Amino acid sequence: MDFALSGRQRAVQDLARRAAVEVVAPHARESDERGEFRREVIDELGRRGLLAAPLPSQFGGSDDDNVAMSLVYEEIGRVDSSVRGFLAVQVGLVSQCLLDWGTEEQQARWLPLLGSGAAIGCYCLTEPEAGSDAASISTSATRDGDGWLLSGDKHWITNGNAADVALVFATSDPSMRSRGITAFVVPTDTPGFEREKMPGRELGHRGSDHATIRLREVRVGNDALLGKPGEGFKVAMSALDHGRLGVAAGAVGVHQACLDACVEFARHRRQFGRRIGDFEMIQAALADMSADLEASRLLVRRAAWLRDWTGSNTDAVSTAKLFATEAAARAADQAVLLHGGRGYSNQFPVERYFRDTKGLQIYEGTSHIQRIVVARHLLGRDDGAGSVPDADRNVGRP
Ligand code: COS
Repeated sequence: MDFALSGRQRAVQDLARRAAVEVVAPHARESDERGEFRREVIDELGRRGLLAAPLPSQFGGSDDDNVAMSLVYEEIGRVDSSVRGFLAVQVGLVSQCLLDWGTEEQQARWLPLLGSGAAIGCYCLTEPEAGSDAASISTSATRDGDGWLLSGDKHWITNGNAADVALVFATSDPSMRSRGITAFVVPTDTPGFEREKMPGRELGHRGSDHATIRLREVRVGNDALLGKPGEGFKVAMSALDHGRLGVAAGAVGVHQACLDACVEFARHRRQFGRRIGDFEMIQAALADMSADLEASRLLVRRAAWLRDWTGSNTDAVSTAKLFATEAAARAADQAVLLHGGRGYSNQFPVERYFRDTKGLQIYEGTSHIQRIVVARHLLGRDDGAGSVPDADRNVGRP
């Protein structure tokens, strides 16, 4: 077993760390305060090659593996979960999904633009009445001559206002649930594609672009099909395998940021005549945070590695997302507490980490949904077997 990163993976990690510090971090607090999505940050990440890392060279990418991409998510997530959220959608949910399912024409048209940052992508699955139960979407896909008409409402669409291209999931027959769903690649300047900022103010990820999208008889041709008709749910779920890796790795990043902030604070803050890091209760908090962080990081690396080596990682990536986002939320909770009154103010970044980690537990599948995916993997499909197996059936099994 080799836990070491390759030379190339370390180089990508360095590149991402430099971009995080030089490009992303300087705007993180202001973007959060103003609720602003900054296109110029994305443009610079594109110039530095971070949006194209896992794409083949023919599309302007550097053919990097998923382990390398997870390091990018981690480094960017360490300074700004909103920008990391952008990345997981742009790269994981859109570009890698097009790479897996797109036609040659779709790939040639969109991947170079998405990889350079010249185009932004969004992923339109969630609807007001279809969140965790993604197979219950009602946006309709109706055959219309040699094409399709798409109609319905999507919401909580990250990158939705800025996007040039949208992956849209729609159903031809809601009674067929997942098997009635088809995926489409839709340029957002297609007539009938309307969008606006999500109403309300988010708890976290305030520097993200969250949109509500209305499709009013958006007409697309058969060349917009992503996968075959009826295959859309598999397209959506396999894209989430990429996206959830981005969320899990981002959780490792923000968890690391919590630990860094706490160690620094515990070294310098003095109470009762000592630095607070010399109190055992503070040490216990730091040690637990650190142990959780190492476990999260290993789960994320393993999920990425499995994807690289076996091409599939649904169970591993849900395990990683579940553990890493829950652990990051615990770490952020402890980080605010450890900083005392200072942690309660935006003068210190831990309150932003605290707010952002709630989003990590929810989007791209809540922690409940990740538990469902993991449990189904353990249990398998119901084969109708009626009796409890013999008590010694598993004896001697590895
Ligand atoms: N890759 C490819 N195919 C997959 C898949 C994956 N990761 N996961 C499921 N599928 C396939 C199944 O194999 C099944 O195929 P068949 O019909 O050929 O048997 C089909 O998809 C339906 O799967 P399933 O029966 O598990 O569907 P459910 O309706 O029970 O839903 C959950 C499964 C709950 C896991 C799914 O709805 C989900 O992930 N919900 C959360 C949605 C989400 O993350 N939303 C956030 C939006 S993005 S910000």
